[in-house]
Amino acid sequence: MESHKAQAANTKLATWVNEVATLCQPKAIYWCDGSQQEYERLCEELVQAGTFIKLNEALRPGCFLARSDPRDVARVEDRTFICSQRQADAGPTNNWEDPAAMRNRLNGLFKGCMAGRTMYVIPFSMGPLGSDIAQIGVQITDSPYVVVSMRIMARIGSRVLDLLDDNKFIRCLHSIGYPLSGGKQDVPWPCDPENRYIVHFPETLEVSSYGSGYGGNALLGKKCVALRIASVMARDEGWMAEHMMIVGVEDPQGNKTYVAGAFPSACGKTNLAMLIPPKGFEGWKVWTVGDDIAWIKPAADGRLHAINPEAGFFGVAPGTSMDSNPAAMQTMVKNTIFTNVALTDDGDVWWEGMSKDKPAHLIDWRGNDWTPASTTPAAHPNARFTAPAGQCPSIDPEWENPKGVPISAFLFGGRLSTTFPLVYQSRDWAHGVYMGATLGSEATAAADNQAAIRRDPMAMLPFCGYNMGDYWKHWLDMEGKVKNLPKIFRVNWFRKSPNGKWLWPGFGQNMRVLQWVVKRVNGQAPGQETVFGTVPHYEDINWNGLAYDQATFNELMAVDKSNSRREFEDQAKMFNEMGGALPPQLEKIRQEMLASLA
Ligand code: O2Y
Ligand code: MN
Repeated sequence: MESHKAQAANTKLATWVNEVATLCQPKAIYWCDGSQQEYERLCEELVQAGTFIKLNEALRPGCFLARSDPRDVARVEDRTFICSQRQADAGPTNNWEDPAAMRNRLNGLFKGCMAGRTMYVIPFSMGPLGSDIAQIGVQITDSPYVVVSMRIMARIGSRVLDLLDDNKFIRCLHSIGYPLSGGKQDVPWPCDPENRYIVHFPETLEVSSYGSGYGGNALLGKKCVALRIASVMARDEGWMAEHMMIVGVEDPQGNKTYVAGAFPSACGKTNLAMLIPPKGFEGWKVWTVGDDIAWIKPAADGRLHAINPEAGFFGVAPGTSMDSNPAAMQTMVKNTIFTNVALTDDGDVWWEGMSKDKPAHLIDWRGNDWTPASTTPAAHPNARFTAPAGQCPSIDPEWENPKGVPISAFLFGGRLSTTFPLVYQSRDWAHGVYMGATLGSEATAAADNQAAIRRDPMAMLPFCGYNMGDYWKHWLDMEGKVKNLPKIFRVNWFRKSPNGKWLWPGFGQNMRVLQWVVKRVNGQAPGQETVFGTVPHYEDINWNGLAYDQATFNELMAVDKSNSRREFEDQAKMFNEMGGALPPQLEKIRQEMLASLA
């Protein structure tokens, strides 16, 4: 459909846009074309409105800083709803409300909510244009910050409209919830934090988001579409929408093996996505396909192929440095929107962990003077950079291949100081699904000093758009749909010795584990069986360039029977919560794990 036709009154898209305008009462409607001129014009308007500060053009060309309302700084899980017709389809891990009741409430909130503002219509494609794995949506928003951010994070504009199927597109309605009626003055970060709702209607492929302008709450292509709505589409259509980074590991002979990995937050997922091989791995290269989300489909070659549905990175700034992630730092040298980081006196950005030496003076994320003597952080801990993925120095030449890349291995990794070895491979597909389903990271220490594990199955707990038990079943069922399935591994970079010291150096050294994974999937490395799964012998890991003794390795890989028993018993809590939706196969594997300890 050509753009002008899509905007004509008789299309479903135009009818929906008109209905939304009637409800929200904007002063104007603007269809985004996605052009560079449009982007620059909106950025300039954001500077004029006080939302953006233009950064020093010599230091950060094409970059801007935004400071959010301090009440609007992260995703709001307690206000996120899956409004399927049946509560059982949302499952015990999602907030649910009757869709009709929710629509009624949202209609009240959206009524007149765009008064005095422009309503932007953003056609967007998640995934390369025209890819069989991609999906098309349209986001309506009253936030120009969202428009310019969406232009980085997705493919947007007229070229998408030309591909849109009027009978099947994902409808995303967003408002910051700050109408300019009755003489109300605008503010740099308008929002309505008391009334936020992030609502998904999976059966009708709709998202409605009200009251927040931040990140996953507002850039609806990301978590709302690419995970919550897409996971439901994937279940119904036989593919997978996963919270996974994707890398291509290239050996010195030029053979590339693609690996996708799911990690709960604060487990080094972005660093792994942009890993630089350490000394001892000359000729090896890790290519980045995606840092956060993977859409994975059975392909004609009998394998699973994956695309990164996004076009940009929305990364956490604090902790990112030239030491921890040089590729991320190089990605954000230009054309980047920073949100809630600190501003230096020469018009650049700074955050905790960026450099060892703190600048003598900054303006903090709230807009106040800051010095190293200040007791509050200069950047908000969830401060972000929004940068085009194509600027990443390690971006894979195949990252926009519409056919995707063939996946050979899935990694699941949590942050666990005891019990779990550095790496182990599942016995088979179902055992690997069990490994992902029981994924988690340590929360606070429990009364007996054994840290409790906060479960985050497949790192999808906040992002699965349907019943978690049914999602596990979908994973199990993939076995019957794909001839050459990826091998599945668990990794844990965070094990500690009893005196509290890290046993594994992590970061670039994780390459040693990646290499063993690649060798395993290519049938080139031996392993040994343990209670958990197949693990490497000391001599199966390449130790070139790292002094790492066998005794420490043994400690890192040790299986402690009593801790393991406690872990397998603890997994029952989450399994029991799933009720009848729990696939019996997973409980059977848990029982077998326990029995194998006897
Ligand atoms: O705080 C937000 O709004 C975003 S959260 C986020 C952003 C980028 C990638 N992953 C995540 C996440 O929570 O997994
Ligand atoms: Mn994420």
